[in-house]
This record gives sequence, C-alpha cells and structure tokens, in this order.
Amino acid sequence: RNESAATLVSMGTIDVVRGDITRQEVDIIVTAANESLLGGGGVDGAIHRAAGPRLAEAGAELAPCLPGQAVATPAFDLAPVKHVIHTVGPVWEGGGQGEDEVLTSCYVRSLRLARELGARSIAFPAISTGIYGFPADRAARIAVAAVRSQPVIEQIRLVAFDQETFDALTRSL
Ligand code: AR6
Repeated sequence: RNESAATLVSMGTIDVVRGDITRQEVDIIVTAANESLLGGGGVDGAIHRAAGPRLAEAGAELAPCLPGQAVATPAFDLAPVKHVIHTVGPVWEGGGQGEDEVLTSCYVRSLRLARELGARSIAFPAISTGIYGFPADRAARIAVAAVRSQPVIEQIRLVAFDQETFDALTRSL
C-alpha cells in the first residue's frame, strides 16, 4: 500500500508517507535513538540492522546524545543514503516535564544539522511515539510545526509505520 499526502512550504516540500524508513530514497535518514547511540528496538533497531554494525561503532564515538540533541554518522550499508542523524526524543511522562520542547528540538536540530551536511532530502520517523510513549496526535502536531518552522531542506518526509501515525500526520499537515 503506497499512500502519501503532501503540502508545499516556502522552500520545499513536506510529505507524509506510510512505509519503512529504511526503504526511503533520501540523503539523510533520522533515527529515534537512545543516549548510547548503540541501537535498540523499534525504528532504531531497523535502521541499525539495515546500516550494519559500523553504525553502532560510529555512534559509540559520539555518545552520549542527550534528549533533544542530534548527531550525524555515515549511513554505511544504507547507501545511497549519505548520513544517519541520531536524535534522542523525550520519554513521555505526562506532558509536564518539557516533553513538547524536547521533541521540537529533535526535529529542529536534525534539520539544521542536515542543512550543514548539504542534504537535499531527509526522512523522519515519528520520534518518541513508540517505546517512549508520546501520544501520536500530539507528536504529529509538534513534528509538522517544527519542520514547517525550518524550511531549510528541499524535501522533508515524515514516515509513518502504522495507519494511526499516518492519519495523525496527515491531519496535522
Ligand atoms: N520505519 C519507520 N517507522 C518505524 C519503523 C520503520 N522501520 N519501525 C518502527 N517505526 P520507536 P521511540 C515507528 O519505539 O518511541 C529504541 O529502542 C514506530 O511505529 O522506534 O522514540 C531506541 O533505541 C513509531 O511510530 O522510538 C530508544 O531506546 C516510531 O517509529 C527507544 O526505542 C517511533 O517508535 C526510542 O523510542
């Protein structure tokens, strides 16, 4: 099933697709990492499996990565993807612990880093909405607002793995 929705922003396109982020043909893939940058479950596990063991080795050299920060490594076996940006989302604790701001920072800092790396396209997963428990609708609104505030990459893709996330992102867009 190949669904998509898109809107134009001043400098480029933001689109939402349903699928596996490791299959996206983009310059940069963002992973929803943990502070160790060694890999884990969910989308981070899928990206580490696809990129190969050198991704964890490169991550270890840059760890720890605190919530809201973003760092870049090569994408290794994910080529022609050029870089993986590792960002650590907030763990949902009810919304009163600065979770919204930390999640915004993940998107904003990832986009600025991608810009520094010369990327023309980037794909994001729905950061924090899996194991870290952030509500899908609220996370989708934050993701769309954050990427709209940083129109620094020509093609920004928000990748939903499941229908609930796809619907939430589409509504927000
Ligand atoms: N492509 C796109 N999205 C995916 C994929 C995929 N292949 N697989 C899962 N998702 P999660 P978090 C979606 O749990 O909540 C890891 O252990 C998933 O359905 O991957 O930020 C890290 O190392 C959900 O919508 O990330 C951390 O320890 C979204 O990706 C921790 O999990 C995010 O879910 C981070 O938790």
